Amino acid sequence: MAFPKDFLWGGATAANQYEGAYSEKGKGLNTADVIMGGSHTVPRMITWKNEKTGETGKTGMGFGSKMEFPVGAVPAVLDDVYYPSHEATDFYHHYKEDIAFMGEMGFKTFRLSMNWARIFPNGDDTAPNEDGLAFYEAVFDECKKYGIEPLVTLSHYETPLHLSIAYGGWVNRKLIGFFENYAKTVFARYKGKVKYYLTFNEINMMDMCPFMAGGIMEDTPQAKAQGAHNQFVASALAVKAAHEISPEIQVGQMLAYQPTYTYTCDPADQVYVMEAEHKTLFYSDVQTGGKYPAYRLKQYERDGIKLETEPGDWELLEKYPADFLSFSCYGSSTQTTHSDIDGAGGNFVMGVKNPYLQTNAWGWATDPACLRLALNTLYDRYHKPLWIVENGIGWDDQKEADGSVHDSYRIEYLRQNIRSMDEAVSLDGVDLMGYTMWGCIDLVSAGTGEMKKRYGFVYVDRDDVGNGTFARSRKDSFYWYQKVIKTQGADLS
Ligand code: BGP
Repeated sequence: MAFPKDFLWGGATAANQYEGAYSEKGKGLNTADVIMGGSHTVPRMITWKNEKTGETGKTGMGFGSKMEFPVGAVPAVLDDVYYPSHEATDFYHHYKEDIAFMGEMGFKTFRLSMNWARIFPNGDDTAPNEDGLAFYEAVFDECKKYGIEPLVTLSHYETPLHLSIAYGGWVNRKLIGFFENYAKTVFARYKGKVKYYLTFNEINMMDMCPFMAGGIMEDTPQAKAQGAHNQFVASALAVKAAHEISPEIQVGQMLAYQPTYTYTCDPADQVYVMEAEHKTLFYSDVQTGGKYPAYRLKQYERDGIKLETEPGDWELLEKYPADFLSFSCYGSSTQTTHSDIDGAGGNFVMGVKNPYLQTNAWGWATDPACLRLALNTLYDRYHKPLWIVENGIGWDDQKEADGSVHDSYRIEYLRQNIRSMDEAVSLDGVDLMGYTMWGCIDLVSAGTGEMKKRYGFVYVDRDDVGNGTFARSRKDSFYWYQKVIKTQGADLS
């Protein structure tokens, strides 16, 4: 059997897409709370208000829809606008039921994120919000009942909104201290209850979506480079603090990674793909590898980017790299420099259509080899333990009258992907800690804000505009995954 006995099988979620209760018990607003829903063709927008003039409006978030706030405007919640994060799929009030589902499937781990603004409502508060801390404590205690090890992301596409408005988000070095304080508070409070943490979800999304990844309101190369640097330093300080608080705690990096292919054998395409890989791997070269790579420093030089650093930054990065490298991987992307070739139509950086691969309704390609390739690339580069913390397929599932969902397409996708992961472990000897399927209980899509782009083993009754009872029901994939975990991945039939 390829997978070791202690392999961490499970599922993954994020507070802003799952938890809801956006203003309950002292929680402050975060950046996700001002982002509207969209669709495959309509981009998500950030709403804003000018407090002096009372004027309101909306702006894009990057990748395809430009982010531009008028002078005096700040991100704000507006009346009569629907925000998917506000209720999401209401984990806050359903956590016992949901964790029982996870227990029934045999989960060994559950990846969730803590909502920073639930703990520090403004981000710069001196004391934490006890109600927020108590909520997560109850969640961890519930996990324990089922022998489920929590894997906690400290910041998954959200930053307390006050830190954006008053400080400009992660472009400001002051956020390093606020984050360090948040991390220390959490590590100390849950000592003995939580062993595994991740700092920033898909940290490399800073390049594409600085508001989502860092609460940054200016989409410039300078701001994004500084935002990334500040997050690297904050991550290193989190690793340091965790090890001081308890040698049991491990803090990982979280990278969005997918293998990238050239569409043609034109050498220019190969160079293009190398540069695309550099854009991603820069983030793990620093956070997991401990050093800024030369290719990035050269690029900063060419682009006139000047990092604001402090003495000691480089030593911190080198001395406290991530303990392990986790990543999301949904498929692969195919790239070319030839402009006559059609785009694949997915979001983020999906590139052009690969004729060998199937895509879902959102243009995301299912690639049966992606996990083996990704695991080998990352293991060869860093020789550190890896953890697949997101993998799955979004589908507009149809629920039958009895609550069942016949999601054979999801089972097929997961079968291929788990097989690929198995090969990386059994054939190539990659050191893999675990696998958490993305969106194990249905939740809001990060890219589109839709509900109908579902990923879960459990269906949640909720639609794109906020209707639904939040009732949960098991999909066919629920029983399939239960069997996979029970047989340690041996039975994928
Ligand atoms: C990753 C994010 C998740 C998640 C997932 C699926 O980028 O870390 O938050 O949502 O992608 O993407 P989407 O929700 O856009 O389908």
